[in-house]
Amino acid sequence: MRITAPEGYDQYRENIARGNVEMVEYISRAVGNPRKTRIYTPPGYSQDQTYNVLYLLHGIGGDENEWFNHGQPHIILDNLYADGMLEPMIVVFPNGRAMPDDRPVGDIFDPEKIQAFERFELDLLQDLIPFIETNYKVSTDREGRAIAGLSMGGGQSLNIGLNHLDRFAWIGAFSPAPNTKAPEQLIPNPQEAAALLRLLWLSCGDEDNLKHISERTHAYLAEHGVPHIWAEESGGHDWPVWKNDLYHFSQRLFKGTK
Ligand code: FER
Repeated sequence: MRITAPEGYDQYRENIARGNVEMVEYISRAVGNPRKTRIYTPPGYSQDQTYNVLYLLHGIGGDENEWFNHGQPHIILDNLYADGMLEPMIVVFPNGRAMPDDRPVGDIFDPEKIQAFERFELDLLQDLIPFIETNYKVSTDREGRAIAGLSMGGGQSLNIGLNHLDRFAWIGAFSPAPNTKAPEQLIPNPQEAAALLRLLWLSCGDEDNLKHISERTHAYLAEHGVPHIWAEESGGHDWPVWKNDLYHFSQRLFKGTK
C-alpha cells in the first residue's frame, strides 16, 4: 500500500480549535528518579469525557521532545480534529531511554543506552501508564490504548505491544529498527495475536537501510495469517515518512470502540 498525506496536512491552519501540549513529570520506580514526558490533549479536552491514549515513541537520537522538534504532531492532529477525522485521544510522548541520564548525548549507540530502550518496557507498564491513568480521564482497557513509534521506538512498540496484547489492542511501527525482536519471538502465537489485535501497522520508506527489518516482519505476519497494514512509502529513514505515518495511523485508531 502506498500512501501520501494531502498537501497542507502539517501546516498551521488559522481559526481552528487547538490541542494543548504540556510537559509533566512522573516518578519512575523502574529508573529510580522522576522522568519527563510530553502530553498532547486534544481540542476541547475536558475531564467530563473519557479519552483513549496513544503512547508515541521517538528514535535512537531522540527524547520526549523529538516529535515536536521535527514532526509537528500537534499541528497534524489539530488539523485532523478540525476535519473530524480522529477519535478523541490524548497522546503521550515519553522518553524511551529509561536510564538516570536519559539525554541523547555522546554515543547514542552505547550499549548502556540501547539497554535503556529495553528497560523502558518496565517504566511504561509499571510507572508511566498508571501515572497517566491517575492524572487524566482515560480509558484503562486494552481497546482504549495504543502504542506506536519511529525506528527504535517502532521496535519498542512491536516488542512491548505484541508481548502485552492484554494492554494494547492497537500497535504501530514506523521504520522499526534492529532492536525489533525476530518474528518468531515477536509473535510466537499468531492465532492469538490475530484474535486480539485491532490494528497492527507496519511502514517503512523504500530508501530506508533498515527496510529489511520491516520486510521480515511483514513476511512472517503474512505467512502466519496475522492481519496487518504494510505501508511501503517513498522516502528514507526520515521525518517526511514518520509524519505521513502519524497522519494515516492516527485516523485508524480507536474506531468502532464506543
Ligand atoms: C541499528 C541501526 C539503527 C540500531 C538502531 C538503529 C539498535 C536506530 C535508528 C533510529 O532509531 O533512528 O543497528 O541498533
